[in-house]
Amino acid sequence: MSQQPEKKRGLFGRLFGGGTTDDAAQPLAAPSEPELPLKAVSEAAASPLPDMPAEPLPALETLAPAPEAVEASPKQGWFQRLKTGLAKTSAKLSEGITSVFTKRKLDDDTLDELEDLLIQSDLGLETTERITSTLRKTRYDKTIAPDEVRQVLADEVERVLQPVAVPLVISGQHRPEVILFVGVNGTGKTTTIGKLAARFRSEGRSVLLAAGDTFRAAAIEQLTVWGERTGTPVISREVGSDAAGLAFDAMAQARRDNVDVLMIDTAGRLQNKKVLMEELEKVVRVLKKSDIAAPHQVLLVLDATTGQNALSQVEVFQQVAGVTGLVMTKLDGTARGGILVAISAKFKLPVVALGVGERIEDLQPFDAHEFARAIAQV
Ligand SMILES: Nc1nc2c(ncn2[C@@H]2O[C@H](COP(=O)(O)OP(=O)(O)OP(=O)(O)O)[C@@H](O)[C@H]2O)c(=O)[nH]1
Ligand SMILES: [Mg+2]
Repeated sequence: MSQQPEKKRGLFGRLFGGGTTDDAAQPLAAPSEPELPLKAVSEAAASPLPDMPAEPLPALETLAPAPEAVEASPKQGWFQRLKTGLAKTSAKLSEGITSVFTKRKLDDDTLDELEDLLIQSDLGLETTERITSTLRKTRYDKTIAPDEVRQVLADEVERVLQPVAVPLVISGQHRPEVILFVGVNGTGKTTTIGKLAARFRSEGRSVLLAAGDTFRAAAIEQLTVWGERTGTPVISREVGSDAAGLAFDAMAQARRDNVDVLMIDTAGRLQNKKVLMEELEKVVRVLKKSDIAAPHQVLLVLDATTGQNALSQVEVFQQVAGVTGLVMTKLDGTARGGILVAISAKFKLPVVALGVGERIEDLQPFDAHEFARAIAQV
């Protein structure tokens, strides 16, 4: 296996990171059942699959770049990008800790100041209280170095995040495993589907994508492009078609073609738009007509640059669509990662993956330890 010694390969990379991993350095395996009678529904995706089995898929990195990401910046490791992305949250927090605790005792005043800092960083009341009460119990009336405070912060954040760091698993119990993607506008649903299609294909699974965002021609086109890039068929209907009807047809098609994973895209919708949320409810209801257990996974995609509103997104989408897991994207930008801690403490939903860029390989499993370290800057 080829190693790339100049790049640090963390756990993320080893699990399913992009081109810096051993796995990804291998050509992607052809589908495990080459003779699967998969038929591409969209014209654009019609060619790749039937011809593909003879040739292994190219390695992820040699697939065409995302149209939006052609001018990608020089490659940084995912953890570096995560750290850079979280810098807005963590630098303010870290500097705040330094200024509060330099040459001062840990007392009621300094604890109050710390509490304010933690709340402002979106960490949420519960975790904030955990951190301050741990410090109060162990270090009250003593001087404490800022680094020690940061370490307590990292440990407590990790404690909250550890139980929700659950990787995305295709159990094989359902065929197809139906994964529905939901979320507000522009959070990264379609991009995440594309990245996951690449991952599943690299694992030798057959995949069908359903262009359930039937509102916009560009949305159908965007998923079709991801289908082409990953050698995955896409089922679509004309703009304005009923999304639930398409989901039903996709299910039938996936069954007929004996597909392992069916990923259904949906239009972005604000959680307070009643009609749109009802439409989503209908998609779920219709899928259940085909298979009472479907959708087997409902992934809510959250944009890490959003603050407190993300809490209400989780609450409403969970009620309407039965969210089973979260994906947080754009952690490479100017993210507000603290909100993921508040969400995890409150909802305890699995965080199945993180988006750290626009490229095909920029999806990472969620590592509680690394994330906590990035937040606390330790
Ligand atoms: N920097 C960065 N950009 C991302 C990430 N994920 C998605 N994007 C970008 O965010 C924009 C929106 O992504 P989409 O995948 O179209 O989002 P969506 O949720 O499908 O959007 P709607 O269908 O309009 O609701 C695109 O420009 C993506 O390239 C990420 O992890 N990091
Ligand atoms: Mg979309």
